[in-house]
Amino acid sequence: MPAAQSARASATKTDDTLLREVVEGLSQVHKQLPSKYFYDSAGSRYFDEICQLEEYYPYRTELAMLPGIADDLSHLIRDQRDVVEFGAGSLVKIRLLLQHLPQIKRLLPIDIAGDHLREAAAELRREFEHLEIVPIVADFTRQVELPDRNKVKKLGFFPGSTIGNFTPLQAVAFLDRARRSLGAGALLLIGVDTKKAPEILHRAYNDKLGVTAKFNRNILTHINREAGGDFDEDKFDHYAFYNPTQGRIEMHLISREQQVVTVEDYQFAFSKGENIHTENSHKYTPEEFLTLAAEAGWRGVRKWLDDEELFCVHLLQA
Ligand code: AVI
Repeated sequence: MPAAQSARASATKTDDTLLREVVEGLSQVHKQLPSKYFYDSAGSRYFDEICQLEEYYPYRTELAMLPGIADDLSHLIRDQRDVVEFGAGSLVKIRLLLQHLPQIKRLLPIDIAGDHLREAAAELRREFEHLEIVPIVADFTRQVELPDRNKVKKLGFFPGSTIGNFTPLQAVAFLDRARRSLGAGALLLIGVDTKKAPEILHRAYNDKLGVTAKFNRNILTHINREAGGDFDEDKFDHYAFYNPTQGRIEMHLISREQQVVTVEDYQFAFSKGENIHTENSHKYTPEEFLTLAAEAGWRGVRKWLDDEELFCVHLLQA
């Protein structure tokens, strides 16, 4: 199974950050966990499986759009010679761009999962012999120093609608940091999931095989391993719904019973039916997204929508 584009905003950290963020999240009146902790190796595999599901339209829709977009891009990009992929993962989607963009001389893929990134880069090198590939192991949600900023113009690439996993405020902050990292004259190609019939969204996050449920529950096992927790996955139900007021899918874990969970020296009491909010996945109309991007100093150059308007890819200019 091809590995999907990674959403490893900031994957496993064995330092105190995970414990601190978990304790902070579970101490809130409305308990929550950062969705970046979905992506340990099991979680990344579940996400790859989700991307192959019939119900999960975002991955396959964007993937099918990319060759045509890349063809258009070859006429739209001017003197950009570097491509920078944020949260590069397995470098599946970037291939489709590179095949149509011979003017690109260097690829700078950014991902926190160093080993995985280096392996994917080595494989890509065999396919694109004339392309320089410089993997950058970093948390792309922070400011990343890129080589030759302002000297070699850059095309940023952020597929998969991972932008939707940020709140709108965080999304503006990310887009602003990305603009500064990419430097003068940059372009950004970004995939954004659109607003659509709630039933389609509901199906995408409540698949029949229950892969999304496993993906959601796995965050607890990840926390057990990394932060000394004793969560029992079987005591939590997956619950995902579209919240039309916020324009987002929300994923939650619902406690099946009254229970107390220990994470290192901390204890957290759950009543039966109490929830942990684990993920938001914001959906934007093309216009809403362009307004958001404008707040971060980007203007829209072109957008591509599939026939059913399930997914939108925007080309932005700094
Ligand atoms: C990575 N991200 C864009 C996915 C999404 O759709 O928000 C993560 C995901 N969550 C449940 N299914 C997929």
